[in-house]
Amino acid sequence: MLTLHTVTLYHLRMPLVAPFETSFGRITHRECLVVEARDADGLIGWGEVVADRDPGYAYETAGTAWHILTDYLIPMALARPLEAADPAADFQARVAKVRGHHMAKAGLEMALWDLLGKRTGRSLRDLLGGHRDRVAVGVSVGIQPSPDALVETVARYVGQGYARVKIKIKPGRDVAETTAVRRAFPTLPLQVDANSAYTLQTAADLKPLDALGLLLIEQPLAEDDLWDHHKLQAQFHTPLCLDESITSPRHARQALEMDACRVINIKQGRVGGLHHAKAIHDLAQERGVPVWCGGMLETGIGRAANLALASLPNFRLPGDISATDRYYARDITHQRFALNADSTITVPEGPGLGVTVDRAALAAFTLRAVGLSRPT
Ligand code: OSB
Ligand code: MG
Repeated sequence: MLTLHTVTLYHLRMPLVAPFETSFGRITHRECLVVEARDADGLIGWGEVVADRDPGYAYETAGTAWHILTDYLIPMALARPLEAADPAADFQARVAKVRGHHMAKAGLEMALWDLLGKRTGRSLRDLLGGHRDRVAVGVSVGIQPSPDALVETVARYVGQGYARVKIKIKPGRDVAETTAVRRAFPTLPLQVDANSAYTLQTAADLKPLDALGLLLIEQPLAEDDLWDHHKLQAQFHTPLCLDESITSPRHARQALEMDACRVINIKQGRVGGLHHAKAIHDLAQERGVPVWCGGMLETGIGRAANLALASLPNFRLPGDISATDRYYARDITHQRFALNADSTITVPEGPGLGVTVDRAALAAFTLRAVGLSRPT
């Protein structure tokens, strides 16, 4: 049995090295929650809730996750011991009656995986069945002031060694920008991400992208619009990739059955945790559809989890898992992830997530914290 003693929740606000702009907004700081789960033996597991301050990417926010975790999910996890062999599956069964709130669930589930690894001496990569020592990564580049500025920014990342680039687009800031990058880098593996900024009608403007040899076009249409993604995919040679729309293994299956996409971006937070992320990976693998690991500007905690996840065999395209210094001058883990010369990042080897938390950094970024203990 895995008996939780105390779960502590931290709400963080961390400065980014540079502003990050998408079709849904511009941020200079990232907010998230960190989960610290202590078991009855005093071992600690860490997790990260990737919901940001505002409901721009998803309806969840750091505030909604705080509410759902403190009022529902943490009490459910503390109520009785978790099944020791697969605490994540036990946790998911318990919280299934809480509708939605996947990022909140995923953050606590991640802490259970870390605890399981520490209790058994196994790395998360091992526990998930991953086999790679290093994973191929790329960089996600935010919307820049002009096409020239974008080309300059992309050049800087290419100079740092990123061998795959994703650029954020929105209506009016799409074809000229992407064409400029393609002209400057004729053979660079390149992809774009619209974060749901188009409709089936306005997406017609994106047709010139189809001639630029992109790896994929990510989430052009609304999150709840699988059917129009199917119609749009029929008009494009470039594979569509869904991010926001794929919130469960069921949505993944339906999207693939209706040809709404030909690639899937897997984010453990969006799908409710690593347990469901692996299920989506397995389903896509059975169908011969490649997946890649998305990112949510994670701290060292979530970044370590993404690296472990991306070590699974069907992660066949580079992930949005850049080096720590792409976002943070100071992180909350002692470990900082660096880019290898071959545009990969090494998967942590230690038990669980394989990272340790810098308590001084954690405290420096904490806006509020609360601890909940097992009922006695
Ligand atoms: O859509 O992939 C996205 C960041 C925040 C919210 C949504 C997205 C992103 C990114 C950045 O593209 C990925 C990363 O580098 O972590
Ligand atoms: Mg995306």
